[in-house]
Amino acid sequence: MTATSILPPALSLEFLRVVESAAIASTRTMGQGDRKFSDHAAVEAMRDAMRTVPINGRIVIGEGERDKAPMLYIGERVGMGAELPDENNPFPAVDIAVDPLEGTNLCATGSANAIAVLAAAERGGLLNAPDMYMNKLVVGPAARGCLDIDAPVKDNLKILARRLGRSIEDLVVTVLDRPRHAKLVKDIRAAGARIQLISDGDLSAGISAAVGGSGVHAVMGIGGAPEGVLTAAAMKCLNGEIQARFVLKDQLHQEDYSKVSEDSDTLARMKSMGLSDPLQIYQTDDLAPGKNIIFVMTGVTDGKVVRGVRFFGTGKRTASLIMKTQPHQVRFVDTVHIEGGPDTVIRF
Ligand code: VTB
Repeated sequence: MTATSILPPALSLEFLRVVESAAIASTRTMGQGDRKFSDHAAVEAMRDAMRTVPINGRIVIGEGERDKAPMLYIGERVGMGAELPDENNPFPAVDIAVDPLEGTNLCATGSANAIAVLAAAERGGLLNAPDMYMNKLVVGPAARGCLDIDAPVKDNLKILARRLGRSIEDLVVTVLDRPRHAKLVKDIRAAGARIQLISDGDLSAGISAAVGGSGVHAVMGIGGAPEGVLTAAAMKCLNGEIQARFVLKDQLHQEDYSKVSEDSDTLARMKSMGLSDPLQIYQTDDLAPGKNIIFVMTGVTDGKVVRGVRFFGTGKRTASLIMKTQPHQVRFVDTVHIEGGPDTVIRF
């Protein structure tokens, strides 16, 4: 057998097992007030579970650079085919983006919306993005293709409201609660929309924005670039949209991002990854160009889209999403992990 770009249908269930493990391990640390401890638990569990996944996997979005992250670092080979050469590797070649614990602080404080996430695609199907900031605009299917990240906030909100058949006052925009967003928040308020400020976790907020009935209609502002790629993978499955642009640290407080300092290390890092224009706007398909996208996530703490892990003595219960582009499916998965033997009662 040779490496193939078609991902086997059962792979999504293997990845489900991986994110469930990360979620369970990190939820055990919930409320300990130590985000690094929580993150470490998720990373170890994810790395461990990944060992037995039948893939020739390569991490493209992970825990950071090899010298800083011992596990799940960018470029690490993972899965059962990791030790074998690419030629004649019996396992499918898969690029992987992970965020073993999105919202480390949320888990450490027991706050809502912490999740364990993994996206996969055929080789080259997910952008290899450096760990830096990214300005993002995320919306659901109704407004896909209608907004422009460079347009004034009020113009985008006007169009979004029209597309959703409501007034601007009926919109909720989620924004990370950071000083860098002072102007953005002012602009959203001036336009008349409502705002949900969150302490962390713009990936799960982006997923909420693309799912009807969540009460969130857009995510705006600057968060992490790796999570931007993961958001794009989710948007391909949910028919939503992300528009994004990398942001260098020294641009963070500029009102427009047109000035870029040429000698920045990050700029050099971007160039080495083939990202030559720091001002380029990335669309969903630029961030996640893959045809075969798999996106899996499990709730750590209770959230808008999935509940958190529940422990009940004789087992635990996890709530997850498995989303794929081929075939195009979104599965809401509720798993009871039974540990108590034949007397364990399974509840609805
Ligand atoms: C965090 C985190 C987000 O971006 O805010 C991070 O909560 C970067 O922002 O979910 P800060 O450096 O200001 O904390 C995310 O990780 C994802 O985009």
